Amino acid sequence: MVLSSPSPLRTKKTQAIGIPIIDLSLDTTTLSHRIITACQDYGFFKVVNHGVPIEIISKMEEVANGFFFKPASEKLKAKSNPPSPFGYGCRSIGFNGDVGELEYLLLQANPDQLLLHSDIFNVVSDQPTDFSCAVEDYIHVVKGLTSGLLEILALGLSLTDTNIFSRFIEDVDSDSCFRINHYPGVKTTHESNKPSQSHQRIGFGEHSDPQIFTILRSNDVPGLQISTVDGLWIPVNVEPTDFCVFVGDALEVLTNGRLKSVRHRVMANMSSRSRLSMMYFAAPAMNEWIFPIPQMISPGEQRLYKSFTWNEYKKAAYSLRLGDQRIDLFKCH
Ligand code: GA4
Repeated sequence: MVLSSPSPLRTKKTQAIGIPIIDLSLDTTTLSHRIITACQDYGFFKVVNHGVPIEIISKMEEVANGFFFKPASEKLKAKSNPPSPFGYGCRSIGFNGDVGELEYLLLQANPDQLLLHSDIFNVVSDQPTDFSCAVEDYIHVVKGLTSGLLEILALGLSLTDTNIFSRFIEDVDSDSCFRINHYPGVKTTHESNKPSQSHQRIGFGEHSDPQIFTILRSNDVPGLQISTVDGLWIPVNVEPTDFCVFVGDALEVLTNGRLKSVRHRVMANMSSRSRLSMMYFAAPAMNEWIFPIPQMISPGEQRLYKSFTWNEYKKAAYSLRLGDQRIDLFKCH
């Protein structure tokens, strides 16, 4: 495993240093310490040697590209009516006026809910079963990876119940979701044949993810940036074979603030090629209670967050803007 600079950055420059890279072929004890350090210092890490078959990733990428290459009139058929977060979306994010330079497909990830998306599968591809099988296979392997990481995390936090986090996402009623984002490439300027850097085009604005963990995979087109504890933006360069892991708000609450959800964004002015990313958002079931795990509150330490259901948290998220610090609504003081 390669872990450069485990402590938060002090430099004032924006540069791609310090991002923890976790090699999953290491022994569990080393892994658990490194994952905890990464989640405390950055709320983010990359994983390599994860064992997810490349064919499953490539197949998912292939069917996703097949959809986004379709004419706009075809893609719009996958837009939900009446409006819901699920289905196809273009530029608009959530329901409160947030926009970005992207188009996307958002699906529920749990197998029972995925079956209910047949209306979407029927319009995204001429071979709907091919598309839905690719999604199912991808979600299955990424969910397995997520559960494994969450168990190692619980071990690293010395929690007696090492399934305490993974149980949320293994629940048959888990509200996990799956998103594919497509950021079209930018037109090149004549002289340099490179996209103009003069306009800071936002692909997906600054935010934290509401869920427990997010597992992202993208092609090699840059754009993703994470914010450090000092509010500096670090670009994340990814290999298409790596996964990126983000701590979400729910995990911050469960660990009483020891692990911090990471703010991140995607810039859309980076390449003439289009960026394709796929995210699995690992979430609890709607009726599940989220609160700081008693073992995470050391003697003399204060409890930082109130108890709430995942349903209440989601409602709060959808009533606010993308970049709002929704977690603050649930602070104890
Ligand atoms: C951010 C993480 C996931 O993409 C998402 C997003 C959701 C949406 O696009 O529908 C939200 C956003 C995300 C957080 C605040 C609310 C909800 C848009 C928005 C303005 C699917 C999620 O769960 O929360």
